[in-house]
Amino acid sequence: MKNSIEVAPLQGACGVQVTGMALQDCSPEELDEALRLVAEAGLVVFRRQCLDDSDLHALARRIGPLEQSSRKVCLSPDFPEISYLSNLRDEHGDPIGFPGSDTDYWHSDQQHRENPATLAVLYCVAPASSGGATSFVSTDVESAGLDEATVADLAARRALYEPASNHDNAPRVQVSHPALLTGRTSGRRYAYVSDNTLGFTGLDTDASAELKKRVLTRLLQPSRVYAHDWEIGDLALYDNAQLLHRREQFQGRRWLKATKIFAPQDIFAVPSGRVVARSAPVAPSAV
Ligand SMILES: O=C(O)CCC(=O)C(=O)O
Ligand SMILES: [Fe+2]
Repeated sequence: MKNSIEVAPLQGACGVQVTGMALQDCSPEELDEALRLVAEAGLVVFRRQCLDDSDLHALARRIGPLEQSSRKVCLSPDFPEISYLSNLRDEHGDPIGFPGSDTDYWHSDQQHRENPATLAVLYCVAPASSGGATSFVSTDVESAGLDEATVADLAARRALYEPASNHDNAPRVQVSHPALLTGRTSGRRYAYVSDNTLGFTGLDTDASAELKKRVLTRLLQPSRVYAHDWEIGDLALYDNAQLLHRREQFQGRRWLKATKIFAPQDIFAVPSGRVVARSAPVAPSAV
């Protein structure tokens, strides 16, 4: 990377920040280096970017194919692979995007899809006046202190997922994914378990709930959580195969743009999903 580019750890247990790099002008070598950083750190925040939807789309396409958001309300008018997360309204009073402002579940994007696009971009156009951080936590089982018996249990099982009731832009299927992933670059092992895990293959409801709680309690120790307080122009690129995240509640107006990218499989762990059941169609009133 150029001399002016600086990489520094983020405060907390995961991720790094990069300053002095204009992503829309970066060379192929710099982009490769940025992806290597994401593979190593899970989360990279690039400060002070200035991108319109066309720039954001072009940048994401340089990394891989894109997938639309699972909610139609988010889709950007010109680039539907970019989604708007915002409680702002347009000149007709209609929401410009997904307006959620409460604390979200701890999740890994796209787990409800058979082939999840596991790299994700969040780009801050307008931070909330109060609250509205995005919190991240590594799912590395070693650093979380998960015991080997639990890790072996995860390695032997698949975890089950399905779309939420307001996912009106995703197939209505239940899918299973390996409950443990291994990083292609780091070799580290990551629990692929979240608040959205419905259960595990081979376990009944109670045993599934117990395993999920045991894993999430370890992962979500407060000292392991990094809460990113957004500044205008921050662009976070993160790998959903190695961390969980959630929006924290906020007041005031907020606008993030997001895009989901199919990860290059030579660098990143990509879960091999299977469809296990068809689920009920969404009731129109639930969307
Ligand atoms: O709004 C946020 O802070 C997070 C959004 C998010 O989780 C997503 O786009 O996948
Ligand atoms: Fe997300």
